[in-house]
Formats: sequence, structure tokens, C-alpha cells
Amino acid sequence: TLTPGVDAPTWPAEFAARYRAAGHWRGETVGGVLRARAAAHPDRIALVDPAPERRTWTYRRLDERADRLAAGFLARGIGRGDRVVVQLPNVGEFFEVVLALFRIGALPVFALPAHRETEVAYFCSFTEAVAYVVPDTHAGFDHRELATRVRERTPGLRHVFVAGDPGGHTPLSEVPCDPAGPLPDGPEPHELAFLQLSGGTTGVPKLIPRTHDDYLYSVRGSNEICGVDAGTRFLVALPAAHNFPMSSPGWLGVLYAGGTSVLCPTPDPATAFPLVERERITMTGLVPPLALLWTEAAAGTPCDLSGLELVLVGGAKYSAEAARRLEPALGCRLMQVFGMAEGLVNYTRLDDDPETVVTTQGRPISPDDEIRVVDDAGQDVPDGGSGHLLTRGPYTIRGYWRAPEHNARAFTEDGFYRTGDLVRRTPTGHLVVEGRAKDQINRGGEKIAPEEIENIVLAHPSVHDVSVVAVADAYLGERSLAYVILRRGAEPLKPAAVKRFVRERGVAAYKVPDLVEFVDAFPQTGVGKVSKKQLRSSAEQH
Ligand code: J2J
Repeated sequence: TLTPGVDAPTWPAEFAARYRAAGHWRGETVGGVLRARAAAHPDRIALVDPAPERRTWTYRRLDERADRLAAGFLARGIGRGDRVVVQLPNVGEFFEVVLALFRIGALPVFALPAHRETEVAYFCSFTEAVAYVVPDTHAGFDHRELATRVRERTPGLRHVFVAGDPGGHTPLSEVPCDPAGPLPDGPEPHELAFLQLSGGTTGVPKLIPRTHDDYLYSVRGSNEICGVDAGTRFLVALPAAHNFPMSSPGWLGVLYAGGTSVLCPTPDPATAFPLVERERITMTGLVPPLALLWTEAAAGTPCDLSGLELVLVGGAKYSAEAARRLEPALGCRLMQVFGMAEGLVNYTRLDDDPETVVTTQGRPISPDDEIRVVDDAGQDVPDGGSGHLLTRGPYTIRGYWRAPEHNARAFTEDGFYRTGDLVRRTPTGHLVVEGRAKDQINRGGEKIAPEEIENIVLAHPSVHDVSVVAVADAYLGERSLAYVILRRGAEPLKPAAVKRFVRERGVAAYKVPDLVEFVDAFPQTGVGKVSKKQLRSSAEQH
């Protein structure tokens, strides 16, 4: 399961050799990096979990905790190549667990705290996971009950570990043990480190296989661009399991540089601003709706935000008007980031002129990131024109995990990833995101695959057909609207009933349609297919 090229396509040998020769892939692993930092500066603070009472981890303690937890996982038969679905909020245990798994070469599968039964059961069965790690409760929701239901549906799942009160499951606190001897060899740098979730355009999310070599290159490159060093105090405001707060430059960048990550339980200004002051935060990453909230709340806050040096904003389009207001309001620098869990990450640069920072989404990390902007026929558009963004490079995957049919569509024959984003490239090589060709809704940075929700709504006995589309929203950028055609003779439904039906099927709350509208027919394309384009433009009248 760890052999690159077997469960997922990997880079052809000549590309791998080139990326090594260029010094991009340095033969490091995450477990090795933690070990090296713990040896170099054992007493520096790596991690702060401020709630409910403040806990800190030095580099030495984090390294030791990872070892003991790794030994405990091994003692329970979890080892190299095994998949473990990790669904933890921004708590210290998240770091202990994933660093222990990295160390033994077991693959975390990064679920988000918002995921529910339908998603988690799918991650567990599709990845043949042996274990699932949850908090007891989070944001008023009991994850132990969710774990019980997931376990009933997934016989292959051998363990459920709970951070906190375990209910009927195994307490995570019982897992760590003294390693009997040295731990067995960890993973090789070219092997998979974890499976990350794709935003998704299809009925089920695709899994993204990242290697230690490629991921650590993107992290190191991000650190250089963002100026992350041992003095950086980074606020993990977004869910730590998401690719953006993990690697752009994120908590992993901070760990790489020997700095300090501070976990933010929720990213609203009321929670985050006091932490920024108390923990002397220098850097954070936000999605555009949060950046708007922070910008608006800054004027009235009694909190001292003057330690903030840099705020990264990305995950969805950030309007130039909003971007212009951030620096004066927060008294720090803005950097736009346009990234994707599949790989390619673009940043504006600290020495870009202010107009470039507010009007573009940045340029790639690496000189070896290959960018193509093509028309519908796949032909390169002239410089400055808009088109589909294709990319290939030293930290962009060559295929999703166990998805050969989808890979044939999502990648070109010569290995370029079709991002589904529509962009324009400026003469300086900066990209401006102009739209999207993929069937996805970007709800303030949270991605929704309409097909996934349509499949759920279709299961309702009164529903004949459904189409889920994006509608513009001043705050979130986009919200979701479900156009529903009822069966002839069916009892009329209320929008709330459709929403409840989706929620009760067990999906993340952000995927429940914001709006539901009943129609007699969808606009048709020439070949009788539902025209999403027309639906979107009628949705724009809302
Ligand atoms: C417009 N669209 C954007 C931006 C992402 C850093 C930052 C973000 C992500 C992320 C990430 C955008 N403007 N600034 O992984 O490391 C949309 C695009 C893209 C998709 C990827 C990172 N930044 N997007 O958002 O895998 O459509 O990663 O293809 O969740 O988000 O989504 P995701």
C-alpha cells in the first residue's frame, strides 16, 4: 500500500530525479524533522493549546509524546501503511496523533470536524482504515455516538480512540506506552505521508496522496516566501487538518522552522483577538469571510493586535475592495494565497507592489511549477488571456488515490492536473482567479460537490429531480441553492424539510443547501442535459 505508483500514480523517474537534483526533494520525513528540531532546541515551545486551560508542548515533549503514542499504536497492531481516519478539532492531541502516525508511516486520513456519518463512513471504508480518532464532544456534537454508528457500518475498523471521555470506546490517553526498544524504521521520504481530502466535484470526495518529500518541499518554500522563522508565533485559526493551515505555511511550516503554533478553538474575532494579544501572534491564515470579519472587528476591539505582522488570505476569491481594507485595519501585511490540496500553491510576495497584492492571487512557490492556461480545446491561450489552469510540478500529485477512471479525466496524458479553475496570468507571472469550470461550490473556502448533495436529495421519496448550484453571497462569496422538482402527485414539501432530510442523512452542516426552490423543470441544454450554466444565471437573479 505504500509503493508509490501502485495505489496512486506517481512522478515518472526522470521528474523525480530532476526534483532531487534541484534540491527540492531533500530526503526528509516529517517524523525526522520533528526529531531533528527536538535535538536542536528541545526547550523551545512548539505548541500552545490555550483552552480550556493553557497547555504547552516543548519540542522535546512533542517528540517524546509522538514516540510513546507511536509505540502504543504499534503495540495495537497499527503500523506502516495502515490508514487512520483522524477527526480532531484544534487541540494538542491532533498534533500528537498525526506526528505519531507520521513517525511510524501510518497514513492519517484528514477528516474535518464538520464531517458526519456519510462522509466518515466513506473515508473509513474506502481507505480500509484500521482506526478512527475522535474528540468526545466538539461544538455541541457527540463524536463518540458518530463513531459507534461508523463502526457498525465499517466492520474493518478495528479501533476507535477518543480524546477525552471515551464513552464505550478506547481512551486515547491509554494508548501511549514506553517503546520496548527503538521504533522500527519509519517511512522513506518518497513514500506517502497522508491522504488529504479533495474539495471534490464528484459524488464522493477524492483522496489526495502526498509524500514526505513533496509536501515538505512545499512547506519549506512557503516558509521562505512568508518569512517563517523560529520567532514566528502562528495562530492556527482554520481547522488544523485542512491543507491551508497545515502547509501554507501553516503549523507544519512553523514546526519546520522551529517556531510556535497556537491553536485557536474557533476563528471568530471574539475568540481570536484576545489570543492574538496574549500569545503575541505574528502570523495567521484566514479564508475571505473571516478576513472580512477581522477587518470589521479590528476598529472596535480593546485587544492589542500590534504583534501581527502577516495575515494570509485564501481558499476562495478575496475581492480587491476587501483586500484593500485589511492592512490599514489590522496594521499588518496581507498576502493572498491561492492553493489546493492537490499541490500547487501561489502567493503574492512581500516585495510585490500593493496593487499586485490586492488584485492578484499570487504566483507559484517553485520555479519548477509548470503553469499552462488553455482554452476549451486544450490549446494554450495567448499571454494575458483567460483559460483553464493546468499545472504540473514537484509538489503537485500525478493522480488521486485509487481512482484510475477519475484520474484519466482530471490529469492530462503528460501529467498536468486540471485544476478546474479559470485564471488569467499577468506579465509578472501572477495569477488572477477569474472563475471556475469545475462543478463545485466554494462556500467561503469550504468546498461543496453539488453531485454529492444531489444524490442525497434524490433519495427523498417526493423528489423527482434536483440540481444544486451556487448563488452569489456578499459575505461567503457563494452559497448553495437546490432547485427541486417534485414527483407528480407528491405531497408539497417545505424548503426546511429538504434541508432537514439532507442534515439527517449525516453530512457536514456546510453542505446542507442554504436555499431550496421548487421548480417545474430545469433549463435544458441542446442535448437535453440540465444546463448548470443557465441554472446559475437564473440563480444570480436571487
Ligand atoms: C480563489 N479561489 C481559491 C483563492 C483556493 C492554501 C490556500 C488555499 C487552499 C485551498 C490550500 C483561492 N482565490 N485565493 O490547499 O494550501 C479555490 C480554487 C482551488 C480550490 C482548492 C492551500 N484559494 N481557491 O483552498 O483544496 O478553486 O485548498 O482549486 O480546499 O480552492 O481548494 P482546497
